[in-house]
Amino acid sequence: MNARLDAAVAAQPAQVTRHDWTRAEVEALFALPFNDLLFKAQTVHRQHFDPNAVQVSTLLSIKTGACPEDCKYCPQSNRYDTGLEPEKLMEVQKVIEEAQRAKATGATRFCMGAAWRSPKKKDMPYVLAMVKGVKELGLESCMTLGMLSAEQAQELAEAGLDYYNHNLDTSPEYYGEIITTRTYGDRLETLDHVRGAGIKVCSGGIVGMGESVRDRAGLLLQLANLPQHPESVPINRLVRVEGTPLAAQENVDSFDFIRTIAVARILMPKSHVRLSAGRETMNEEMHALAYFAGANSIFYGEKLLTTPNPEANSDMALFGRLGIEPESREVEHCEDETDGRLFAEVERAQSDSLFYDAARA
Ligand code: SAM
Ligand code: DTB
Ligand code: SF4
Repeated sequence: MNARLDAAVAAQPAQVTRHDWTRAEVEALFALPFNDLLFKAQTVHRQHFDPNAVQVSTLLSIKTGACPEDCKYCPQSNRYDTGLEPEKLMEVQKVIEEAQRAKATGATRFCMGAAWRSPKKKDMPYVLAMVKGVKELGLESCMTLGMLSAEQAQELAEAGLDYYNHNLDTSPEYYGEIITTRTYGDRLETLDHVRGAGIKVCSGGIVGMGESVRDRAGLLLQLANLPQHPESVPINRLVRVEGTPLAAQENVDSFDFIRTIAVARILMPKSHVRLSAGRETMNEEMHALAYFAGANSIFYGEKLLTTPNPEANSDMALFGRLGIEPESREVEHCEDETDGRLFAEVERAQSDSLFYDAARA
C-alpha cells in the first residue's frame, strides 16, 4: 500500500468486529449511494487485509445429483429434470488425484461437495479418508455434505478438516419460498455443530432468487450476528439452470450484486468474502468492482460443482492486469512450490499484457 493511502486508512476510526448489527443499520448500508458504500467497504477491507491479495479455492463434486432435497435453485435435486447424470460417491484415490491437479494449477484450498441431505454412516469412512489425503498434499480442505450431526462434525475435525461450507442461502423470511425439505433452524444447528467441533465455518448465500433487498439484508444480518463470524462468506449469484424452478428468474442487477459484497465486507470485516458461483455472467469490470468492494476469495478452475466457471487462465490474466496476487495458504507446510507456480503464472500474465500493450502502441 502507498504511504498516502496508509495515512488515509489510519485516519479512519478502527472497525471493531460486531455481532449486534441491527436491521436498520444493514438496510441503511444497502441504501447508501454506490460510491459511498464502496469507499466504506474498501476502507474496512484495507484495515484487515492486503487489498491486492485474493484467496483461490478449487471445487470438486464428489457425489453428483439425485439429491432428495428440493432447493429450487439446484440442478442436483432429484425433483427437477435438469438432464444431469447422477454419479455415485467418487473413489478416494480419484479425489486425491483431482486435488493434486488443483494444487498443480495453484489452488490453496480444495473444496469437496456432495449432493446429500446429510452424509450416511456408511459414507463417513470414505469422506474422512478424502480429508486426510487432501491434507497430506499440503492443501487446505473444505467439505460441503449437507446437514451434520455433532458427532459427524467431530469425526471430520479429527480427520483434519479445515473448513465446512453450509450456506444459509437467504433470509429466514424468504427461505420457505426456496426450500421446504429442511428448515432455517436445521441450517443454524449444523453451523453450531461445525463451530463446536473446532472446524472453520464457510457460510453465505445466493443473490438473484427473486428476493428483495430486505432479504439480502436479512441474510447478511443472520451471518454477521452469529456468535462468531464465518471465516469464509461465499456470495453466489444464482446460476440459472434449465429445469430448475428458478431457471427463468431475472438476472440480478450487477450493481445490486456488488452492493451485497460490499455490505458483507463491512459487516464481517475479518472474514474472507468469496465471489462465488455466477462468475460466468460477470465481465472483467464487474470482477474488478467486486474485488474493490471487498471480495477476496474465488472458486478457481473451469467447473464449480456441475456448472461452468471461468477458465483459470483468464482469472490469472485478470489478476495480472489488476496487480492482484493469489493469497498464500494459511497452513505451514509445503508453502513453496504451489505458491511459486501461481506467482509465476500471474507474472507471465502481467508480462503478456505488457507485451500486448507495447505491440499495440
Ligand atoms: N448438498 C449440500 C448442501 O446443500 O448443503 C452441499 C452442496 S450445495 C450445492 C452448496 C451450495 O451451493 C448451496 O447451499 C447453494 O448456496 C449453492 N448453489 C447450489 N446451486 C446453485 C446455483 N444454481 N446457483 C448458485 N448457487 C448455488
Ligand atoms: C458455495 O457457496 N457455492 C459453491 C460451494 N459453496 C459448494 C457451489 C456453487 C454451485 C453452483 C451450481 C453448480 O455448479 O452445481
Ligand atoms: Fe441437494 Fe445441496 Fe442441491 Fe439442496 S443445494 S438440492 S441439498 S445438493
